[in-house]
Amino acid sequence: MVEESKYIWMNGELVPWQDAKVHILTHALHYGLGAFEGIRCYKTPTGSAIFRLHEHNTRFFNSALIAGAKLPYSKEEIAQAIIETVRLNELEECYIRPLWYVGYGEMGINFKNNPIDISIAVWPWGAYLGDEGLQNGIRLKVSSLTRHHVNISMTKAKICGNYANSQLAKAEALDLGYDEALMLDESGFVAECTGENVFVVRDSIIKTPPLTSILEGITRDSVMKIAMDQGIHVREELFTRDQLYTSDEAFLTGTAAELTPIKEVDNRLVGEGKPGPTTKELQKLFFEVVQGEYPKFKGWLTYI
Ligand code: PPE
Repeated sequence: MVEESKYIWMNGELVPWQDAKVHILTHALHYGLGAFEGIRCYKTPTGSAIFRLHEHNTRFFNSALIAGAKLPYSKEEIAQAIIETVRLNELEECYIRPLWYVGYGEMGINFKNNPIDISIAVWPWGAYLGDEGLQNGIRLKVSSLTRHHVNISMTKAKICGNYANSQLAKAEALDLGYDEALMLDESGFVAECTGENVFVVRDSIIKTPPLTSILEGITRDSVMKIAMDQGIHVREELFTRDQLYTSDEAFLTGTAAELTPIKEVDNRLVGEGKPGPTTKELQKLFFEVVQGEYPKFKGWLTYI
């Protein structure tokens, strides 16, 4: 069960957690048009801070732009609402889930006459793929499901309905005893996992797929910038499943998953089957950054 906090922001009001409800004919429940964000707030030596709030908020609005929905609040208002919701819930660390969705009104595919509703919830959320996974790495299975084709779902938007594909892939991987599913694009190249971007390390060079058919992950961007700051070569380039098998190291990035090492893909050990030196170093630096202990990237933190 999700761990309850005190209040959820809904259309400008803070309502008690238990009362944050919607009507069963809420349009998005039926047709999937809405988009969410996932943001984390971390404890730092000088107070709690939201990691890359501006970038997440921009993506939230870009998802609406891509979907052709107009949000009834300004970017500044939503940023303030997020900060306020975190503050009033009095959590030192939390996961933040802004959501806009097509609300109650007409039924039928056309959503243009319905209101766009917005909510912001926060709750404590530990290691997404488990403490053991975060520390020692997870086991991946290449999915039988293909990742979105760019002309079927627009993957730069975090549209709720896009996640049906992720859910099917995740369920399949878990049923087969793995921790997470790796999805290939329609040409067979590595795309991303159900809720994370993918990186491989080989001969000290880091590679991650280009943005064509994946979500433009903010953790992906952060880790690329941290790696470049360390003088590590980073390339955005298509690679195949067997290049992942034969990499020295591999890891996932995401707000929820943070930086999680991959120890195995399709029953083959990646490298030595445990987090390699580059992965461990980047994970350490990533946590320093989000916890405000890496001066160069302090600008990514919004203190509460
Ligand atoms: N790809 C997908 C498909 C995705 O959903 C996420 C985030 C990422 C990549 C990484 O993006 P970023 O968080 O900006 O680095 N997945 C969110 C959903 C997790 C959930 O289960 O809910 C998240 O990590 O918040």
